[in-house]
Amino acid sequence: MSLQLLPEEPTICPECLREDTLGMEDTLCAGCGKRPSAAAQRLIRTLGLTAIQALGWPGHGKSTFLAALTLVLRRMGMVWNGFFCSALTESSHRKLRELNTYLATGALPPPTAEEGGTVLLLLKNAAAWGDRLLVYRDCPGELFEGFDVQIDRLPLFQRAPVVFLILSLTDLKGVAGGRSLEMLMETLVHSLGQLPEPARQRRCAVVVLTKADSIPDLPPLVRSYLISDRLWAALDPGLRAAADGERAGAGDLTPEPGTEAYRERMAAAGDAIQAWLEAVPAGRNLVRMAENHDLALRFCAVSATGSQADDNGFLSAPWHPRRVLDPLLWALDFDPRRLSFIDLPDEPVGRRTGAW
Ligand SMILES: Nc1nc2c(ncn2[C@@H]2O[C@H](COP(=O)(O)OP(=O)(O)OP(=O)(O)O)[C@@H](O)[C@H]2O)c(=O)[nH]1
Ligand SMILES: [Mg+2]
Ligand SMILES: [Zn+2]
Repeated sequence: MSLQLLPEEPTICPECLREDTLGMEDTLCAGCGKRPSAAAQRLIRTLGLTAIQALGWPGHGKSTFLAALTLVLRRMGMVWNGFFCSALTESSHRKLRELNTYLATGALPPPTAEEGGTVLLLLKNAAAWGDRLLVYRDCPGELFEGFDVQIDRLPLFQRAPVVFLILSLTDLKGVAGGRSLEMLMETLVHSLGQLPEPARQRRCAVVVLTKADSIPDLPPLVRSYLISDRLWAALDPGLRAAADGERAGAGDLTPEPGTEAYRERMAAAGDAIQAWLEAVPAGRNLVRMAENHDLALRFCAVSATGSQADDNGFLSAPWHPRRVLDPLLWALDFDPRRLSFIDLPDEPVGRRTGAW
């Protein structure tokens, strides 16, 4: 038998996520026509991808939540030792510029008209998780309006082990177009069932209750967990200075995200949200459907902006995201290969491969 050269390893285009077996370092990607960065491809091969798909109806807050999460991540070096977050592609870089503009002006993302570019971020030294490559792509809510999601327009949906179900309870009050919250879960489980066999895997669904600042009847434990989040104050230079002054007397600091103490509080808030939702028929339906389809289920309540926008779509108070990191912390914990949440060692995990 003659010795054969091994075929080149599959590569994934960092811009459009097309998978290819050709070495693309010097060629243009057949999917998007761009020249993929060799450095980004190498990182994808060594670290794998921590891929997230956000599902949610129009206006429920997907873009605003992803914006706030990214803005928080960009600053987490103020809290996590040795951490930085860097853009790895042209579209990620463009997205960061857009988000910085929102932050500076109090503007909010416009309704999403078409699929956004792929945002690929290196999370270097992310606390107990080590190095991760986070990938997400913002999508228009209209893609999730039917019983089936439009899979052909969602390259990440087929692959992402973690799905964020973005639900705004305030937007489900009244007639709400006939929608109720379990319908998004219904769309998810039905669409997962339509996927070809190789794309089937155990997944984690994080129910993210957005705009939690405007939900008046949140359970008290959840409300106090939400408003006691001091993370943004630690990340924002102006607020940090003020907080340093106050802290001299108070001393009650939120534990650092990723630590055991933080996870315990995050899990307790999640359990309280689940119990609260299960007290209504739509919530109970949602939970039972997830259980029946073997989805790992987690619950978070977040506020991307901290306050309501005015009639012109601008925030009158500066951005103040609360608990927006929590859904990502669940996502980082979820290990699709072991079909469960990983038990994190005390030391950083370091390299992780094959998360894609
Ligand atoms: N009070 C409050 N309002 C929010 C928050 N996040 C979003 N909103 C409001 O909800 C509106 C819609 O949010 P988007 O993020 O654009 O919603 P989307 O899900 O991306 O919608 P499509 O792009 O149309 O699918 C925003 O313009 C804000 O007015 C929040 O955390 N608190
Ligand atoms: Mg949007
Ligand atoms: Zn491409």
